[in-house]
Amino acid sequence: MEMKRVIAVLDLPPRRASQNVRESYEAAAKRWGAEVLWIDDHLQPVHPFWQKMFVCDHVHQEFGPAHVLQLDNDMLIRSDCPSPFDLLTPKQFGMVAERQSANNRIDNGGWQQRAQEIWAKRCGVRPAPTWLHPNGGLYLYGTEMYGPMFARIIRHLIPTWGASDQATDESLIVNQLYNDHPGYIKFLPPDFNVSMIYSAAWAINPVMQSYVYHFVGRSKAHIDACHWQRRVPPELPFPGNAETQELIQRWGNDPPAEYDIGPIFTPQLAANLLAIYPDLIVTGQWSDELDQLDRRMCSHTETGSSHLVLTRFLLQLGVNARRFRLRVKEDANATPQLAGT
Ligand SMILES: [Mn+2]
Repeated sequence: MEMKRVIAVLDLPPRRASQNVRESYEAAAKRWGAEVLWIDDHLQPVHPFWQKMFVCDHVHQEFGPAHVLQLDNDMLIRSDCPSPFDLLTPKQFGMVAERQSANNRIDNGGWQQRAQEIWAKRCGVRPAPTWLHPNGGLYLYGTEMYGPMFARIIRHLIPTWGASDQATDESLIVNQLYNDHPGYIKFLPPDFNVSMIYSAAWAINPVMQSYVYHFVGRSKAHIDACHWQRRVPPELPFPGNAETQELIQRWGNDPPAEYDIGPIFTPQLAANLLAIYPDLIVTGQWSDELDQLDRRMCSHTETGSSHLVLTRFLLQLGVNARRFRLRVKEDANATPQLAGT
């Protein structure tokens, strides 16, 4: 028999989940054969970051052995989101990387390294490598395997005076995982927890462009206006783009595996297609050579700014840029020259 699946949500006052959050979690649970456990009373008289460590044991007490998707209460799950329970076994610990913005550091330093080192020292464990730092909105694990690990984390509560700084739950969890079960840490595709603080353009657009949005910090203001339910025909993040409308008419629910948009300039067409067809690969062409370019690129080339167009294009695709393939159009003379050397 398959293990019980539970979506567990700490939903504490004063910041309770809004109505659309509740509805999107309940709809996801129904699709995935899971139950939602709304935890609306404090589990322990400690900071909410520390209460996250008590959720595993609480679920185990309520349901017995379970596969748990532990979510924050400030996220939305799009109505076509596939089940994360199917992607990992209960022995694996699933999370999504905190590293989500090309504007931030992507080396192995930065605040995550500092946070993990500070917590490692406080708890007497080895710090996890920086790049393992998760976004704390989503954790996926089995209660049997990870109950004892959370119990070991909770033992650090009194010695650290319940400190709640330095990315508390993320650092505590990733350090303990790295020490206890390093081979079982698995990263889910970034679509399963897209931080809206790192995607300002996505946060203010009511049409979701990926599966799970996490309204961190200031981006919470936009959560109520966001549409998690897909419609027929699907709503577009850029509804004014006529070319997308024509393609949807032609393809319906049966898109090709790959589609070429030709020269890249503005991101609307690519963004629309990637948002509504979650498996589609989009290709496009880029060149910095004046005579190879789309006419609209001329002013950017004249001013030596054409690289900005490419940078903005990719940034605005967000995590969907993983499904964009750039073809670089070579200068006609360059290829034979390179080949001859
Ligand atoms: Mn959150």
